Amino acid sequence: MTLIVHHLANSRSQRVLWMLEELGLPYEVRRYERDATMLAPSGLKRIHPLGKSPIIEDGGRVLVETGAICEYLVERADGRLGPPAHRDDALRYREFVHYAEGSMMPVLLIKLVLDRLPLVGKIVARRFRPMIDVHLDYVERQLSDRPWFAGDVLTAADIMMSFHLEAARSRAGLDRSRPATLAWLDKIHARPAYRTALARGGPYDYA
Ligand SMILES: N[C@@H](CCC(=O)N[C@@H](CS)C(=O)NCC(=O)O)C(=O)O
Repeated sequence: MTLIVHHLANSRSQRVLWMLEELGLPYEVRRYERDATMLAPSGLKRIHPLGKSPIIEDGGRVLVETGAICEYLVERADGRLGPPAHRDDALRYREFVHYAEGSMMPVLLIKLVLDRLPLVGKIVARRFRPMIDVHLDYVERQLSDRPWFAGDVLTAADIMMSFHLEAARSRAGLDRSRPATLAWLDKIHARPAYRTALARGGPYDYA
């Protein structure tokens, strides 16, 4: 049975398509458009009660949470794109798989909400700026020290970080003052698997 990805437009689920392409696993994409308030359509709740994307269906199982899905796909691909052998790299891998959704996304989401509030939002957003910069500076240091988040090779940790850094470039001030991060984005966008995932997923505003 082919794995199905329930993919919401311009969302975190782009990462799952990219990962499947890197692994060469067959899959089917079901694309959903966002409603006028940018939320997912109610149809996604028929697949999983949270109604968020990504959701994958595989062999009768319904799985959610990008990090958990990435770990599942690593297992399914006999460890490919999983933690590197070197202990320090493996610990970095684990950190960034969790850091993406656990630490970086909450800050980006707060920024998104503040940007949508007239006036008050703009004042608070200025005060909030240093909290975003802490993350962008941390990431820049990591990518200045090594080519990929977990060392010398692409892993699921890079895939987890991709949407967040794409979103940061588009709406949270990630610019040329952080060249290692921008070079990393260019590098992932040039990968054939990334390009194929884009073509399969449909229009995506962040690449
Ligand atoms: N931590 C979850 C977050 C899932 C999530 O919030 N997905 C967003 C897509 S970026 C969504 O479905 N938003 C639409 C909505 O909340 O209705 C994950 O990584 O999968």
